[in-house]
Amino acid sequence: MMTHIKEIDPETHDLILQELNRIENGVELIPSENFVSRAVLQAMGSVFTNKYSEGYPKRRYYGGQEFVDAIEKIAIDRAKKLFGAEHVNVQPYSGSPANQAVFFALLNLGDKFMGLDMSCGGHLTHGSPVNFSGIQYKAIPYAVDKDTELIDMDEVRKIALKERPKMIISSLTAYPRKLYFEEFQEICEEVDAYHLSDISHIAGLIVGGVHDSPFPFTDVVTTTSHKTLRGPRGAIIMCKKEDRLHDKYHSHTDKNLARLIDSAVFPGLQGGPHDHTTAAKAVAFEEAMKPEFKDYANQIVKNAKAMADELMAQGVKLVTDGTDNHLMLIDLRPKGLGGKGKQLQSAMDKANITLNKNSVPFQEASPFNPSGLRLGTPAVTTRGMKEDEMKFIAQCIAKVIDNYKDKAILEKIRKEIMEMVGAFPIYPDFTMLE
Ligand code: DSN
Repeated sequence: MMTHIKEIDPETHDLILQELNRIENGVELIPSENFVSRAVLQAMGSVFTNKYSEGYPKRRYYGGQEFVDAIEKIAIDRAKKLFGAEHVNVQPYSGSPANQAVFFALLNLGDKFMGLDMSCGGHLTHGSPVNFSGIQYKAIPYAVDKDTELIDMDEVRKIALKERPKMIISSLTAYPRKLYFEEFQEICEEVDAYHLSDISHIAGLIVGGVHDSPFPFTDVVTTTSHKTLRGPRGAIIMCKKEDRLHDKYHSHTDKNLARLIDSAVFPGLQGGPHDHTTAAKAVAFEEAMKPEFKDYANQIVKNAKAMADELMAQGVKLVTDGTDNHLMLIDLRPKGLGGKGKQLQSAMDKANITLNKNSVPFQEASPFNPSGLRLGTPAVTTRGMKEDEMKFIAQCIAKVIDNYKDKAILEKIRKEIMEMVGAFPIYPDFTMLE
């Protein structure tokens, strides 16, 4: 396949090879990233990219839908089985549009909702003042506890009782501990709020049985398909069939939550679904149903624990002093490096360690140059690395933190990293990239 790109567009061909070279020669620790299988890549590059198919299976606007209908149905059925969901929509283009569709379906402009504050590990679409969620709706943030750095469910309940939001989001993007979906649901029921769980980061852990599931509690669940779930760039929305709050919040006669969500996605927000991505989602869900995926999810968590333990042994402070999931958040302040996240991220890049600068709870520094680093183990676990490699990577990270201005040391670490990763090729027989 790549021979065609090489012939037509050598510049793009060269950049793809350079990106392949970058990922093969470094350690990818951004916790929202992963490496998909060649089967998923091939589905993404398939002829389904050519098709338009506005609508849903058997209810489309254009002709020629026989195979698109079949692939969308397969993706839906597999997702239902994987997560135990009553209804699934596989059309959302990505996580933010998926969340937007849920807001569009359930809330009116200006309605109140609660989400985890971004500085405490929440996502942009959970109420940030610069995002549609914070601009068009009234966001009431909940924070983590100042001492424990954990989500305090009593505090969430207190805010919910005072504010009476129409929706509460249980979710994380930079929170290294478990989410308690059942407790969130109890609060939602107490205050008559919809419960949206955005499980984008932990979907693979849930499927693998190493994190509690939001089912059967939550009303609506969104997830991207490309993080721990290891599928293509995209998202899905899952929900209950019935709208338990219909009589309180809606005047129309339809009590069907599934239909409300579907019509928010199309025709409410999106046009034609990306059928090549739907095909790749189907492939990824098939992979996630295999017993090996459970081993994978289990190893992600074991690797994160091993890396966290070694980082702390090397004197690196972690938010909440550890992790329960796939990610860790380094607090640079105890090292006197508060507000130096950007410099540290760039020093890690020089050592072929890819992670991202991130805010830590209650930092004074700006989010553009924050006081933390976020890292996780989904991608390195996909490569087959285990606890010993995590220990080695943690030691390298600690060395970079303590020597971030020393070019010679960064270069030495880069060489050591390259040598270590050589034993864990990502795409070993990737002949299509020749
Ligand atoms: N950008 C994703 C992350 O890194 O967590 C969330 O959308």
